Amino acid sequence: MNHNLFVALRAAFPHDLTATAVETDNGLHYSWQDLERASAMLANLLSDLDLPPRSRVAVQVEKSVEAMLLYLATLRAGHVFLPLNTAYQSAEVAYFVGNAEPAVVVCTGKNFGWVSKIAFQAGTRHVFTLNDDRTGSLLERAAHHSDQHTPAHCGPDDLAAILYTSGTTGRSKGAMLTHDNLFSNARMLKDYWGWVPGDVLIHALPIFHVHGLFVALHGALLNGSPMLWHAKFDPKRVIADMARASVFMGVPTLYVRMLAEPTLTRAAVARMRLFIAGSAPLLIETFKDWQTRTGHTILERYGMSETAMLTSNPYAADARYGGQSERRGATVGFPLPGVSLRVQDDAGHTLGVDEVGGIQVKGPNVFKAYWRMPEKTAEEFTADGFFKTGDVGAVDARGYVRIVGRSKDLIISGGYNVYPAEVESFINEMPGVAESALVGVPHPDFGEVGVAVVIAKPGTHVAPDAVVAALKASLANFKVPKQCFVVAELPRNTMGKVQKNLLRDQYKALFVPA
Ligand code: MCA
Ligand code: AMP
Repeated sequence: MNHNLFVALRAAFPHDLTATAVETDNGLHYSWQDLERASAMLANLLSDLDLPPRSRVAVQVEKSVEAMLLYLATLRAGHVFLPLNTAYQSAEVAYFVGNAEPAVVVCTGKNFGWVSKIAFQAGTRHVFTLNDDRTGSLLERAAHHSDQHTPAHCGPDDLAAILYTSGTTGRSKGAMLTHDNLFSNARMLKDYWGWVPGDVLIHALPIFHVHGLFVALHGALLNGSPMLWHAKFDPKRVIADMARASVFMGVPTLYVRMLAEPTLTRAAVARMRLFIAGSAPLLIETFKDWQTRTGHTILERYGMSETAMLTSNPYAADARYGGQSERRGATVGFPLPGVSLRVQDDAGHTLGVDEVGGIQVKGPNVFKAYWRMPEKTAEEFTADGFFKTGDVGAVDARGYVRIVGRSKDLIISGGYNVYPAEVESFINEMPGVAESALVGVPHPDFGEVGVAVVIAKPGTHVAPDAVVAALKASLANFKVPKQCFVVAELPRNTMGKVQKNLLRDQYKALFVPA
């Protein structure tokens, strides 16, 4: 049997291949046949490069249907997809490319100069361009290839994608996801979320992270469902599309922004079946406001790059949990079928009902290893094979999982991860800076944002605006602190360690009322 994920996705295409599979926000229609043929042409282009099996294909391009086709083609050709956030700048891209050593890099035409330089220096032989207006060398080259392609043979444990994430500590690590990790999760979610014939998905998330690339995309494809494709999230346009859609997935910020629109009414969502949220905590206020305004109860679920989806509130009665079907705000629901979840204390004892500790998981969806980091991999798994998520939470008497915090030093801003250590190391390199600390504080739009607190070296002056400006020049924009303070000293414990909890407390009312 061929475990290539593309084979399973292709098998779910509807009988009528001429029907619309994707309609874009600028009026383009792609049929299922278009997906089939165009991904074949791209797969043939990759196959003709004569790359070793499981070569990495690193992709940093704007969202487009062609970018999605490149993902399908990479699976189809038996290579490994490595998506990169378009906000990453040269230092960030250089790290990922140097670490993953991709055989192929695909970037936008406007970035070709600097990206190709990084790629060639890392030994990559093939650099193509792909723009969001269907231009670029990738499509020009693919146009010369056949639109018939037999998917490469893959075993269940063959690598399908690498997603860079910082896990609990240190430099970014590539989570290695296999064809079976992705397929098992997608197939289970199809059942758990009750996908039905006739469903239409509004796809408004970026496609370089798990949420948009796997959860949303696989969900629609595996159900043979058309997608209304939004290149960028625009609350007005998404609400307008709800009249002809049934499923929406988004990070909490998207729900907050839609709630600010007067067009969000019960009538506007009358055709919708399901609203799903995740990637960051959904505030109970947002959950309740959505219920009041639309009559729909958002289904919150929880996952990670290393594991895809782990828990979910029920869509329908869950027989494993006494038939409970309530979607409870401020919880992430039950462990998904096939996922074992436990909460342990630091000493490795499994905790009971409502006791707070580290969340650990096991299941067919859990990644195999971090790319070329065996020690890091070993650190993040327990002796009996559970993955330590770095999230802190508890399970209540009814079986609902609640996330109350994180043991990892991580800020989640608008659904994007910001690692304080990375930002601090950039700030600490700046002239005149003695030390810095980045903390996450509540924000009405992004949920949480970074605030930098900096100490200057004796006798020097550091301007907060200059710190922010320098960071903007070198880091992805979502990592740049929304405010910077230069102070005389940082609060420390008796060991001399900066007490970030005190800083978070001090600045918690910067963007929201105390
Ligand atoms: C943009 N900015 C941000 C963010 N996005 N700052 C902090 N956090 C962000 N997420 C910056 C911009 O660069 C700009 O800065 C300023 O904030 C305002 O930008 P705005 O125009 O409002 O932003 P936008 O372009 O509308 O983007 C906001 C967004 C976007 C639509 C919420 O961030 C987004 O698509 N987030 C979704 C992320 C996602 O898909 N995550 C899933 C990860 P300046 O003015 O200085 O330039 S997958 C995952 O976590 C797991 C596995 C899971 O469970 O799903
Ligand atoms: P990533 O490393 O981008 O895969 O982000 C995974 C992290 O996002 C998890 O470890 C959680 O901290 C967080 N996360 C995802 N979904 C939720 C959720 N529904 N509630 C709270 N945190 C979440």
